[in-house]
Amino acid sequence: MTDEAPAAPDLTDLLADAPTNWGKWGEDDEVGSLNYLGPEQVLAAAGLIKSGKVFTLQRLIGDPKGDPVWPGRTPAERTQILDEGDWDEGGKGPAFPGGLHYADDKINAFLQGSTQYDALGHVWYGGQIWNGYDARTTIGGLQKASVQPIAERGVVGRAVLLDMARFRGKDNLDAAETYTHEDLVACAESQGVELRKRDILVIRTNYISLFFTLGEKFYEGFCEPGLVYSPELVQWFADMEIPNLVTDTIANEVTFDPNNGVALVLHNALMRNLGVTLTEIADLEQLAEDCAEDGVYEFFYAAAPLKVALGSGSPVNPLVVK
Ligand code: UVW
Repeated sequence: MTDEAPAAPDLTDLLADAPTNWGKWGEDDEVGSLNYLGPEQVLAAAGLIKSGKVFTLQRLIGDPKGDPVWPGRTPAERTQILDEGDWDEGGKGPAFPGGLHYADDKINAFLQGSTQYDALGHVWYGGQIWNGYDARTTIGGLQKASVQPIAERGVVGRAVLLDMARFRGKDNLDAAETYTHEDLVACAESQGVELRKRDILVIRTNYISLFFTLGEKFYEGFCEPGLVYSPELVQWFADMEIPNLVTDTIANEVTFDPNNGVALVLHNALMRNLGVTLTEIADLEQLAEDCAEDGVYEFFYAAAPLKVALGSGSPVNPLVVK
């Protein structure tokens, strides 16, 4: 016996009995639970368009106030390559017939460094990624379950905003604050909206607002608020056939599970095992304000990440239409 806290369990043990959707859509599948979104879901979602209000959910890349990123990643750097200054002096700007001038720039960015879709092969344990593919297929780039098939397919369906911050009567959830699927259901009920099978879940915590007020202190003892693992929660996601989980935090779930200390359990239980696509760092502020005003929390949602060959994720600017 020692007084030391027990070491965090291995994901292989923790999730030994957890449900998976491996093989459900064939041995070649790379988009997982997005298969739940077919023409029926797209048409039902289109039927929710009533007011014509449009919202874009991407956070600004290269925000002068800073870009919140997962610790260890760095914000995107945009570099100006060509501008009018190149024609001002020194004659560096290329000469085109007719006097054409133009601006060019490039970015050096983590593919997960802004509002993003994770590829299903982005995380794993036990040597296997989504659908049972060998984790060695990730070496040098995701040969399986990269972001490319998600980008080619697109994501369209009925989405519901679950405003957890407002539901808890707060401006923002606190570091390490957790919520469960039961809280999501209670939040939906309080908003007067029904959660249905195959809904895209859009969860607001407004936690990232602290990045803009705390600066670098935001990363001290980093533990974001979010969904917390339980076998019941994972089963609920499986039974509800949730295709896509969208949040305004950097990693969609409580960073370290308070019950066992394991990092990003749900990335594995939901994404690796069930094929639920994760969308992170969404900006939900204008949408949430509008939902609170008009009381409409269900809407048409459409998103397509960029087609990046072998990519483990990609920036995205999801669209909501009410
Ligand atoms: C990690 O997987 C570490 O982070 P994210 O899903 O936020 O990209």
